[in-house]
Amino acid sequence: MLKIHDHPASTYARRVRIAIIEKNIPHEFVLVDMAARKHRDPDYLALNPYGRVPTLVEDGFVLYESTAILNYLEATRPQPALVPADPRLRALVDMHMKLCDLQMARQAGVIIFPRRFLPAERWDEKAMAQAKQEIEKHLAILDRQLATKEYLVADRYTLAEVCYTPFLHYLPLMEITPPPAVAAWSARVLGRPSAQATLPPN
Ligand SMILES: N[C@@H](CCC(=O)N[C@@H](CS)C(=O)NCC(=O)O)C(=O)O
Repeated sequence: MLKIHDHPASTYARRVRIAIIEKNIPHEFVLVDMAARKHRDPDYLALNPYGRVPTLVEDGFVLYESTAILNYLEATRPQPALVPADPRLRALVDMHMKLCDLQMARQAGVIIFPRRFLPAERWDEKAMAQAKQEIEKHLAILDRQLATKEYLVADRYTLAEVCYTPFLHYLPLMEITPPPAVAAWSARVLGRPSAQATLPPN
């Protein structure tokens, strides 16, 4: 049985939960109680030395990094497909997955983590403002790409949208007003049953 070590508040683990629902994959979630610092336990560090969620375990095979997990699930359970078959379109999905991590997820973490989990006096307002600016710049690029289409690649929902969904969810918390095409795209992906079924606790 496929096991995912997970926490319901995790943005990165939510990507995997969404893919599991979209692909209807039998699975078992193993809760890593991060509030109790279980992600720092030697047992968990033996699985994932970075002490992060998500981590996948299947028949003794261990994999971490959410994008690697998404690609593994796609390769081992190709139907229903969350990537196009055409190699160029598939490469574009990979490009968008990477850009999501580099241009949005990293910066979003700088804002989301303190706003969700730390008292305001511990916020690094300067770093948060800079992260916000970088995200806005990235969203302006996405807006131009989405101006004439509903999804990033091949005009269909792919792993690129799976990667973005947990971070689009926090645009209001980050006090970012998305430009129009991004706003429409965001509403589209956040409205999917897989997104609705994986809403975080805060
Ligand atoms: N690049 C990793 C990021 C995973 C990540 O940072 N997970 C957070 C929860 S959203 C975590 O486990 N943080 C605990 C820590 O870094 O100590 C991925 O894509 O899976």
